[in-house]
Amino acid sequence: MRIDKAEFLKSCTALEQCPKDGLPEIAIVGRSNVGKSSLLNCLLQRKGLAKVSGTPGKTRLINFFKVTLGPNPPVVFYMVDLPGYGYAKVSIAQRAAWGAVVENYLLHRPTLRCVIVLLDIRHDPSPLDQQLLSWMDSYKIPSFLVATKSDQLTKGRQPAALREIRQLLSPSNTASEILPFSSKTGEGREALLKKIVQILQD
Ligand SMILES: Nc1nc2c(ncn2[C@@H]2O[C@H](COP(=O)(O)OP(=O)(O)OP(=O)(O)O)[C@@H](O)[C@H]2O)c(=O)[nH]1
Ligand SMILES: [Mg+2]
Repeated sequence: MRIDKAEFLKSCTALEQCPKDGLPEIAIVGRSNVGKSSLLNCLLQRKGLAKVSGTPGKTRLINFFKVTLGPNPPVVFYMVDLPGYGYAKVSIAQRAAWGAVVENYLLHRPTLRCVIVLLDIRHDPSPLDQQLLSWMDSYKIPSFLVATKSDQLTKGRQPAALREIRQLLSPSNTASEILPFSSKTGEGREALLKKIVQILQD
């Protein structure tokens, strides 16, 4: 699959502002700083398309990117970069606002086909990660797990890290598959793209 086109469309602060053209979409969610924007840029091979920063909490809005995969037949869809959760230096009010916006989006977006949930391969899933996953599970929101920053572990240490993450998630998360991914080396990029195409064509 080739990325024929990838462009930033718009940022939304609420569900009502999201595009209404009915294109299918795939959202990316995960704790602040886990590598959501980087994954998007790597996947779409566009540096700087989504803003990456060493300062957590950079992505505060629901950002829509319109993607066309080619060549034949073209696959057109949205990738959605959601704001990260769990950033300590955010006020309780801001946290609640995040929850409301994202929850509303995840529950009431009929064109949402799948949510890619990112976890850092080096760390155990946080209580917030676990909460989000069980919450999505209870609403039957389709999701798929990706372990980011895989370049930070040697190939030999990856399987144990993935196993540990899997064990810490409740069995209902059906987390049988966790895809290791690195936006630094491109590991997992092809596999993730393939998975996305599969989901879109299901
Ligand atoms: N080594 C390594 N660093 C990464 C990788 N992906 C992201 N990073 C770094 O992690 C930091 C956060 O990356 P972002 O892509 O901005 O993370 P985010 O999840 O979008 O963060 P928020 O928008 O704040 O929620 C940056 O310093 C990135 O350079 C990766 O695959 N490997
Ligand atoms: Mg971001």
